[in-house]
Amino acid sequence: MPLDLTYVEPSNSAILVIDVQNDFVSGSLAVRDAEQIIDTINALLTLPFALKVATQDYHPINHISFARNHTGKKEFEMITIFPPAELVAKRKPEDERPLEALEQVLWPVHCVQDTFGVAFVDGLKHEGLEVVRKGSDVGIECYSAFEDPWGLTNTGLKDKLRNKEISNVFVVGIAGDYCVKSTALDAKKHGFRTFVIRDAVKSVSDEGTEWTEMTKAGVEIIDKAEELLTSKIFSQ
Ligand code: VGL
Ligand code: ZN
Repeated sequence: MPLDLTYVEPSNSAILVIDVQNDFVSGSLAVRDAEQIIDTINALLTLPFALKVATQDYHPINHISFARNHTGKKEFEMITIFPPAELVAKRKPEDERPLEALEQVLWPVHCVQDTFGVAFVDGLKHEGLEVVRKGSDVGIECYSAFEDPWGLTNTGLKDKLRNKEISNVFVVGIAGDYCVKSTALDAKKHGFRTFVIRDAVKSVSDEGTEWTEMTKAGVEIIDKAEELLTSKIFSQ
């Protein structure tokens, strides 16, 4: 399908660069070929988006998602996690979102605050980007750059987008099947027209089910960054 950019303007568009951090490119949770998307992302960052955000997965060393913090569990095993009681207690009474238990993958230790692994990859042109950090609550996994799966904590990203009167969000980065997908699904849920640029994304798994899942939810997939880089609207 040709790229339809009706109503899209740089002035009402944001780019979200998800987790282009050392651990996801060359470190403890390296995603295969992730270094190949950095030049493409840098090219996209030259476009005149009204808001450019780079996110960081930003965990404390005792984070719930690390296999090492669960006795007898191995990396990539699943556990069941529950919404932390102290955060549930602080919830607004009118918030009726379900608080069901969730299945959680256990990861190698990655993106620990104040380590080399958490830093942006050297080649990423991240100067001047707004930084949004997620996953800093010990007891909560947070793949989405907006909020945790129960909506108990949020990163402030939605307000940042609203304050700049953004209606279109372009998502790129790592990992396509985790943080990119969750962020895109949340962006769509919050009412933004949401695009994911496929050749500026790398996933942990080769299965590719994230693309059908995102498409079903109404997220628009742009196959090649080139389509945007050469579009009249963005390249003028
Ligand atoms: C991510 C696994 C664990 C991601 C974060 O950025 O996609 N994946 N934490
Ligand atoms: Zn993580």
